[in-house]
Amino acid sequence: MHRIPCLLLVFAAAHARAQSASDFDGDGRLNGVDNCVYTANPSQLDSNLPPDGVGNACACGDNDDGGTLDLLDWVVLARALAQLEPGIGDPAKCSVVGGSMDCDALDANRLRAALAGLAALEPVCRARVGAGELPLRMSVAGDSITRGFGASCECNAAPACLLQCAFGGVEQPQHSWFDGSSSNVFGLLDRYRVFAAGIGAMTGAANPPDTNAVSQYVGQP
Ligand SMILES: [Ca+2]
Ligand SMILES: [Ca+2]
Ligand SMILES: [Ca+2]
Ligand SMILES: [Ca+2]
Repeated sequence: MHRIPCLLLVFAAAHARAQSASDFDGDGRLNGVDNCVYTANPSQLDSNLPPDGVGNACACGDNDDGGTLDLLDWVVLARALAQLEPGIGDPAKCSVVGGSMDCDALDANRLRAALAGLAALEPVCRARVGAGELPLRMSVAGDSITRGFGASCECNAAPACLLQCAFGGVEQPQHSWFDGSSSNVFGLLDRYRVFAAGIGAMTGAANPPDTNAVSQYVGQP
């Protein structure tokens, strides 16, 4: 009865290992030991003291390419936005707040606030997360897979769940690929929220009058 979910979990684990063993940016460093997974940096240079584990090549906000954050990074960005020279050395590093990955006033304001100790930078620049925009919110219309139906090989511990499992399994949203809360799950939503914690999400079943048809908001709507 649970053979297919078990195979899916094995496949997911194998897929995760394959991702770690890949070299997305082709710089000779496998993803698992590359301090900039999406930007080629064979030297792995990390100028922070002590090193913060993030290579200079993908340090969001380091607009002067000096390897560390300081006021000059804000000056470079502010001047670039005013179309003054010198321009930003690597525009792929300027985004420090969710939303657009282009260099804009929001990034300048966040950088200035961070330098004053009033806010934190978000690691959302293209050099850090790869090409593409981060979403403001995500939603999914759930079916059995999204609701984690029968996902756990051990079934749920509660007696009622065990009884239901005997007749084919129960929904286990804690194991959902999208927003599962189980410690065994690193769902899609959590993967995105590594880069932008404020991403909103909505889940719900596809077919009313299913009891799960009412959408559920997770975090910000
Ligand atoms: Ca690499
Ligand atoms: Ca790299
Ligand atoms: Ca660093
Ligand atoms: Ca800098």
